[in-house]
Order: sequence, then C-alpha cells, then structure tokens
Amino acid sequence: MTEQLVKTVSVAKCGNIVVATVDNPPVNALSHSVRAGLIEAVQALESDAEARAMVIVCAGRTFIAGADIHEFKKPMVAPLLGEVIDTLDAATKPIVAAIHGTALGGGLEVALACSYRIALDGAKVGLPEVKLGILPGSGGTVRLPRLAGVEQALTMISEGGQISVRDAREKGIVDEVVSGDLKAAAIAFAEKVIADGAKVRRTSDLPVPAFDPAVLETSRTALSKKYKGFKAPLVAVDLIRMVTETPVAEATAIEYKTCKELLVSPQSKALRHIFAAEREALKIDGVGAEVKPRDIKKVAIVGPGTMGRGIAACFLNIGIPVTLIGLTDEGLASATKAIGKIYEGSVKRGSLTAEEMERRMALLTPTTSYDGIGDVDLVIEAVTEQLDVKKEVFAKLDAVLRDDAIIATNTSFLDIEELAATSKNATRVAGMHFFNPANVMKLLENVRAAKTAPDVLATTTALGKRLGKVPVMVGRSEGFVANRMLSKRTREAQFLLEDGATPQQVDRVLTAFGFPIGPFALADLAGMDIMAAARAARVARMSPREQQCNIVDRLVAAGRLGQKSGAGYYVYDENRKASHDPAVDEMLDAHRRERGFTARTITDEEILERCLYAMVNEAAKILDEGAAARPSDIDVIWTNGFGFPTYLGGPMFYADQVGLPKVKAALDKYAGLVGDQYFKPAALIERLVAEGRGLYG
Ligand code: 3H9
Repeated sequence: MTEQLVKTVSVAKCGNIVVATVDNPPVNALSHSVRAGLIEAVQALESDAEARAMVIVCAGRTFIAGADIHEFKKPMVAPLLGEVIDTLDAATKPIVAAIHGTALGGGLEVALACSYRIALDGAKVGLPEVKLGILPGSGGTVRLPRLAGVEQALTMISEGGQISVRDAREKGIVDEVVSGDLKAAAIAFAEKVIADGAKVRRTSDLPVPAFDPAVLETSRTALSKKYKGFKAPLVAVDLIRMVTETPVAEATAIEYKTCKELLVSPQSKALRHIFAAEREALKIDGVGAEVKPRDIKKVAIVGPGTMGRGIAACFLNIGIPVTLIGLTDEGLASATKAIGKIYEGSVKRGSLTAEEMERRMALLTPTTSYDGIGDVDLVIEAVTEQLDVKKEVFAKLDAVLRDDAIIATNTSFLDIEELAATSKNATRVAGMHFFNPANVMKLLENVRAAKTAPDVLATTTALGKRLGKVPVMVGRSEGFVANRMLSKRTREAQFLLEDGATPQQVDRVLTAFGFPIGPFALADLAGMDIMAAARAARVARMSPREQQCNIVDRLVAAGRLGQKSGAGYYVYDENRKASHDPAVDEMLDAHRRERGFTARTITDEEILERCLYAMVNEAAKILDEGAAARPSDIDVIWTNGFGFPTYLGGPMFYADQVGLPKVKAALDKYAGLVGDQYFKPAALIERLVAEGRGLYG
C-alpha cells in the first residue's frame, strides 16, 4: 500500500482500489479540509488510469456525522458540500461508502452520492437535520426518496430519527451489511464490483418511485400535532413534494436554498444552541479529562416507591442488575409488579420482546435487607423526603457498603450538604435527581456537594449518558435548579388567579407559548395532595401573601385532588379529558373575597411575562450563587425537564432574544405591581444590563 496524506482525508491504493480514509475526530464532521480532501480523493481516483474503484471509510468511532456544525456560524468556504456531492455523483468509476457508527446528515448524503453502500452491523443512518431546525441541504431529500420511497424518506427527513443498517438494507438504502473488518469487507465488495464490470450506479439517475400523494397531507397533519410549533418538519413535507415533481438539478438547488434559509432562522439558532448546550453540560468544573468515571456494574436502590421503581427500570433497561430495598415484602411486590407493567406496555406496543422483558426482570432482586449489597458500586437512595429517614438510610448504607461505592440521593429539595455530612465518607456522596416518571424523563439533575470526589462527579455524569438521560451538574440550592425555578412560576400562576386570571387562561397562554401543558393542568396531573404537601413543607418560610394564597389547600379540602379524583382545577371525564368547572370559578371568587382581591382583566402578555420572567429572575440568582455553572445548563434543564420549547432555546436563551433590558423593565414593572420581593431584578440582571451584555455575553 502506498500512502499520501491529504489533510483530514488520506488516500491509499490497495491494488486497483483507491481507499480514502476520513480522519477528523471526534465524529468525522465534514469540515472544510474533509470536503476538500474528498474532492481530491475522487480526483486521485479519476486521474489514476489503473484505479478501477474507490472506497470511502472513516477512522475512529463513526462514519461522517454530518456537516460541521461549528462552521454554521461562519461564512462557508469553498468547496461546499454540494460540490463534494456533485463530484462523487459525477465520478466515472464506482465508489463504495463503508459505514460504521452513524452516517448522519451530510454524512449520509455523501454515502447516497456513492455508487454503493456497505455497512457494519450495528451501525445507523439518518438525516437528523430537522433536529437542528434545518433540512438536508446537499441532496438528501433528492436521493433518499429515490432509494427508499417517498413515505420512508418523508419519515426520516421530517422526524430526523436514525434507523439500523439492517432496516436500511431492507429499505434499499444500504446494499450490504457485514460484520468484522469493515475496511477489508469494503475492499472485497469493491473487487466484486470491478469483477462485475465496475458499474457506476447513480442514485440521481433513478426515478422517484410511485407513491400515494395523500401521504403528504396525512403526514403534514400528523407532524403539526406531534411537533407543534416546529417549522422544519412541515417544510420537509413541501420539500419532498417538490422533489417528486422536479428534475434532480433544479430540486437540488431548491433544497440547498431552503436549507440555507432555515439555517438563519431563529428556530435553528435555538435548536443548535440546545445541541451545543447539552454537550457543554457534560463538562464539569474541576473534572478534567484525566478523571475517569468509576465502573458501575451493580446498583442498589433504596425505596421502592414511584421514584425508586422508575429509577430501577432505567438501570434494568441497560442491563445493570438492581437490588431494590424496601421496608415490606408487600411494598416490594407492588414495585416489582409496577416495573413489570412498564415492560408489559412496551411488549404490547412491540418495542420490546417478551424474552428481553424476562431478561430485564431477572436482573431485579427485591429485598428488605441491606445485607446483600456489599458488592454494589452505587446506591441510589429514593426514600421519603424526610431528612431523618434519609439519615437513617445513610447510616445503614455506610455499615455495609464497600469504601469505594457511591451513595447518590434522589432528594429533590433536601440539603445535600447535610446529607453528605451524615456519611462517614462525604466524598462518595452525590445527588442524582431523577424526574417523574424516571424511566421516561430525559433530565437528570446530578448534584455536587462540597466534598464530592471528582471521579464521583465524572461517574454520575457518564452514568447519566449511559442511561440515555441528559445529565446536568448542579450545586446546593433548595429545589436545585429545575424545581426552584418551577416553584417561582407556580407561585406566580397562583397569584395570577388571585388577581383575576382563570386556570384556563393561564394554561392557554403557556401552551400557546409552547409548553406541552399549562401549570394548572400539570398540578392536576401531579395531584393536589402532592402540591399541598410540598407547600406545607415550605409554608413557614413563605411570604405572608404566599402563606395566605392557599388555593391548593382549598381544592384538597373540597376533595379535588386532580385527575386521580376526577376533579382539580378542571373536571375530568372517564377519558381524562379536562373541562372548565364553574365550581372552581366560585371557589376562586370566594378566595378573592376573603383575601380582599378584586378580580381585574389580566392580559395574556402579563400572564406570560409574569410566569416566564419570575423563572428567569430566579435563574439569574441561581447563576450568581453558582448552583448552576452556566446559563446553557439552565436551558438544558428546562427544555428536557419541563418542556420549555427547544425551538426557543430555553429560558436563558429566550431572555437574551427578548433582550435583557426589556426583561429588566418588565421585572421593574411587576415589582411595582405585585411586589418588590417577587420581582426585584436579580443582581446579575442589573449588572448585565448596566454593562450592556446579555446572559450569553
Ligand atoms: C448537516 O449535515 C447539513 C447538511 O445536510 C447540509 C449542509 C449544507 N459537527 O454527541 P457527542 C461533536 S447538519 C461538529 O457527545 P456521541 C460534539 O459537539 C449535521 N461537531 O457524541 C462533541 O464535541 P465536544 C447533521 C460535532 O458519541 C463531540 O462531537 N448531523 C458534530 O454521543 C461528540 O459528540 C447531526 O446533526 C457535527 N456534526 O454521539 C449529527 N456532531 O466533545 C449530530 C457531533 O467538543 N451529532 N459533534 O462537545 C450527533 O448526533 C452525535 O454527536 C453523534 C455522536 C451521534 C454523531
């Protein structure tokens, strides 16, 4: 083999086959040098009279993961990706793309422009651009329907999901799936292609297969429901329609223009911000790359309640054995049944096989004893939210655990330092705050205490990723970040009722903004008894107005516990469909009369600003205290935890888009209207506005 280095693409010869290897860590993105290198590789193929075919293979963990997202902010430098694709498409000798890891976005577009695609078993392909608020811009929408059919292409492009290469082979996207040495298999494949006459196969020459045009409209309706508020999925439908009616060259130009327009849209900026923020959140202050996470092979969970069950399922899902410790056999039996039900549901929906369910359930050991957990690597404490009870559990754990086992508490508002101090080894104590339902919710608030060891922090972060969560490290703070901010929105929503708004109006405004559910429908879902208990725990520290704002207690007293009792802020039918209940209006009127409030007309703008800016202001305090490391962590928390629309980038990003001076002016206004103690602008906001900066500088 002779070798010649062309920047991030090296070109070698293996007999009469040119092997182009892309090596651009971490994910072989199509940076400028890769684009230039690929064109040079095709030129090397064309200019070499002896060369009969080419293989494109990637070094490292993955095939090309797409365009280089970091280049999106700068003017693009030629050669553009479109030129690379045109060069591949125009090649007069066959090119084989050899896929491992993931071929995504521009990466799949490169592969689709090749004559053949072979893939390593386990690899995946997809066009995820829509998740960044854009659409494929270099032939993805033009070529995929030609290979896989319009319906399949529409699903992949409008939803951005990945499919396995086995599925891709069935759909005609991939020609062969291999195991073992991919490069060797690709070369062997190319040799076979040469032996068969070195036929060039251009996807762009294929016709778009016949399809039912009704599919486009059905998809549009389904997408506008499923991705409410998102623009790109609907544009994808228009684009695919265009592709089915337009010659390739013209369709390619329209596709590129559409991609470029979307790239500068506010939604794409916000979605790309969240993409980067989720990765930034994995970088933990004081935990360098040299700090290795501990190996977690076995865990115990104390507390088989709602949270403990969901957390147990998270670990069973990834094949980690779980010892579930409870107080009674009955409690454990009911937990085991509940976990089984989660899986039964998946089996019914077809997303899990019965054998896999059995395998997962076999990893679960329910017990009332702490004796058998001497060999676990991690314990998650998920018992009732009472400090004394948790302290007792910590003492029992200290007595039986290995010295290097980690103790993580799932507390949502107790003081992490106080808990850590009860352990004989505070360095092994951290928080792992899951959200309900733990097996579904993506957000994981990992908590660091003052003495938590760096490798423990690295472990909870790595484990969060392994569990398929979005982990964010937070510091000591009552309610940490998510619930602390939520409590301010909840308070404001309650005050708005006292001032004259209705639950329906507040919920309507916040869902129109983009939240999946309004605060009052959410309270009905959580249960009014839970809300009342949370309030009771904090009531002594509340302001006089909050103390007397006891609407939740009134609902509980009236037996209106929310969805579970058929009535809360709304009344529910047997299908849990909510309706307005005049009895709630009467109750609110009575509350206002007793508390001396006169209902006034509240505008939607006031509702939105009071609910959102109360959160933004609290977040600014959290940042100043250091309980969140960066504004982007807060955006990740709110987009993954409480459904803040990702296409608005999270509360911090949103506040910057509105303009911090405007946010501050609104805070000042509501400080006058509602009270200084609720809306006085946080010191950070005052400072930033004075300096003419935003939360993101
Ligand atoms: C596109 O292709 C548009 C075209 O159609 C048309 C253009 C005209 N670029 O996620 P990870 C970095 S749009 C640059 O933690 P994993 C990432 O920031 C693109 N960098 O790893 C991180 O860096 P750091 C369509 C990228 O193993 C590091 O790689 N493609 C890119 O969990 C590791 O990332 C996509 O949307 C990129 N494209 O997952 C694919 N991607 O360590 C987006 C990642 O400094 N990427 N990085 O923070 C992914 O989905 C995942 O990264 C992937 C690996 C599945 C590849």
